[in-house]
Amino acid sequence: MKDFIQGLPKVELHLHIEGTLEPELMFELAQRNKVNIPFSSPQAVRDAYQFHNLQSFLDIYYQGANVLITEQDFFDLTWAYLLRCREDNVIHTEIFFDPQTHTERGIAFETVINGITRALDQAQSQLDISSQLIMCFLRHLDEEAAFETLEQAMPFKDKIIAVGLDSSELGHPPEKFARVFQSAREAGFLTVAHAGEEGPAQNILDAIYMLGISRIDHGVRCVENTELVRQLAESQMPLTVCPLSNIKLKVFDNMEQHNIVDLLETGLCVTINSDDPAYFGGYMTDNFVAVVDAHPISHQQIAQFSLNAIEASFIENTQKVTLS
Ligand code: ES4
Ligand code: ZN
Repeated sequence: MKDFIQGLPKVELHLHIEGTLEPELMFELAQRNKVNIPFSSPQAVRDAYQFHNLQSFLDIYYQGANVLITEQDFFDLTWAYLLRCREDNVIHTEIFFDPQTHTERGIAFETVINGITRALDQAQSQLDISSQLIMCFLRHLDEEAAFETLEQAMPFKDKIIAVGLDSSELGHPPEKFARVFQSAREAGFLTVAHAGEEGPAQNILDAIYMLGISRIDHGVRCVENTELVRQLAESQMPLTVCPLSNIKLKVFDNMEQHNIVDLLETGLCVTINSDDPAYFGGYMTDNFVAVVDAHPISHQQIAQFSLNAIEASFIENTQKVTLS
């Protein structure tokens, strides 16, 4: 089964590039940039990754990002992830980046995006891996900061397919960003949003109707509203589910309790993704294997996750036919 999953061509739709920072690279960049980090070794970093909810993870994740300073750092980070994609037979990836995590520390927007896109271009030519970039607004910051970020993105519009919404869901509902998402759509960006990860099913509905999203990131709490589940099945609105993330952040007690296979069998367009693999203990293959180890599921169903991801991707429709 592991070999089947490993060999299956995969498409990743929910991946935070800052969440691919492995402790070894964190140490290397800390030394290179003379940034202090409160850990004595990469193993000490790993030992600190014990989370009890989303916020306890985010606190450590933003701290980790402090070692990213130069364009080369963003290149190295992204390239390391793309090499992992090749190992896992990920043929296409749609990557989130959080510019505000960096601009708030005085790093220029262009430093971030130029480093990332240089690695993406190299992956297309050297690894035959295609990609898209999705710029996320940090929802714990205010609307004005999101508008400023959208403004900074405008010169790089052709490099960014969509805008998204991440960080602390509780207390920061979709409606807080309705106007900035409206402006983003008018500027030609597609939209996605994290919703129904820690927050209620209502956030999923609000993200659909107030933010005009094309995909829901996580969305696992949709099951709390039966009418919503029926609607998601009918519309085939994709859910980018992140199994290992959900266990690490205690959205579910264990993988056996995870509802991803139920959602698949109910006919929803669910996909498997790695979210922040350096923090949650696994990349794409690991996430597939964790689901399969905990749930009886056929080869056809496993392949369906990949077919769903191709369909849900922002790849041109003509290209999707070739991939399927
Ligand atoms: C995130 Cl798992 C998750 N949820 C919300 N925001 C995030 N940013 C990075 N990982
Ligand atoms: Zn996420």
